[in-house]
Amino acid sequence: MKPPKSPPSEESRELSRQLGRMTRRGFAWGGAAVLAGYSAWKWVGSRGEEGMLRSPLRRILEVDEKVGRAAFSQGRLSRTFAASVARMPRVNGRYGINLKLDPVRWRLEVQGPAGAKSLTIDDVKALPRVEVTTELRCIEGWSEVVTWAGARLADLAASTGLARRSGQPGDPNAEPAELLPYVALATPDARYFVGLDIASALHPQTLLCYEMNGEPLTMLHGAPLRLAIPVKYGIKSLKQIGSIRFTDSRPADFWASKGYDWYAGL
Ligand SMILES: Nc1nc2c(c(=O)[nH]1)N[C@H]1C(S)=C(S)[C@@H](COP(=O)(O)O)O[C@H]1N2
Ligand SMILES: [Mo]
Repeated sequence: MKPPKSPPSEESRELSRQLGRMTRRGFAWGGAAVLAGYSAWKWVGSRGEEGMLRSPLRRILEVDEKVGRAAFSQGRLSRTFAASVARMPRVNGRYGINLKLDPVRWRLEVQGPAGAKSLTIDDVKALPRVEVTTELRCIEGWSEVVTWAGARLADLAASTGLARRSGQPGDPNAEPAELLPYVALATPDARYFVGLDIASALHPQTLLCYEMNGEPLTMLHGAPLRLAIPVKYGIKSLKQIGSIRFTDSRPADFWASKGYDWYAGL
């Protein structure tokens, strides 16, 4: 007979609660929660730290990333809401934002292995306008429903051709081997930067926005152009975009360099 198990410690109960919250948030946490039982937690506790996350948890996040990628191929959309419930979110995060930026002189620098293009805000506005009401979810625990308006990043990729090795305009998904696997976005001063996997970047709800809730973007919300990527936590919705670069190597990411999950999927 096995000896009876001692009751779980406060620490392990807190982990269960945390994983419970994550399960409710994410779609891919079912399996992760099973992996992370009480005994797993004991093992986790015996391991060192990797960034801000203990290393086995880091590995679970990588499992989450794989499941997340699989879900995209099934065309998963982020939940949408009626525009009437949209609200202005608080201004959160000002890294890399220049309040004196001149929108007339501003350019969006788009780059890929085949070349580079410099776009004005009118060039971006010439792409099909898309409106979507989705939730902006900050990793700090708050969320807000926002109506975003702008151009799909996928349409920018198609019109510039720069997401493809050949640089040929057209559906970037047409030849998967031609498609660069990552995108790097940064503010004009490069002080805030995010890295995205190409599937999330070309997701139909990923927008280059010039309006929030029917109003032109304010500087602190990222004028003249910001990203809205509802399949990711808010950290990835870069405000005041200066450059977009399609690339073969996984780009550096401001918050990932501080220990947060690089993928940051929802
Ligand atoms: N340039 C820049 N973009 C940024 C940030 C930042 O600090 N600098 N913070 C991010 C975070 S953590 C969140 S939650 C959202 C918040 O967007 P909001 O200020 O429009 O609410 O912006 C994201 N984009
Ligand atoms: Mo955030």
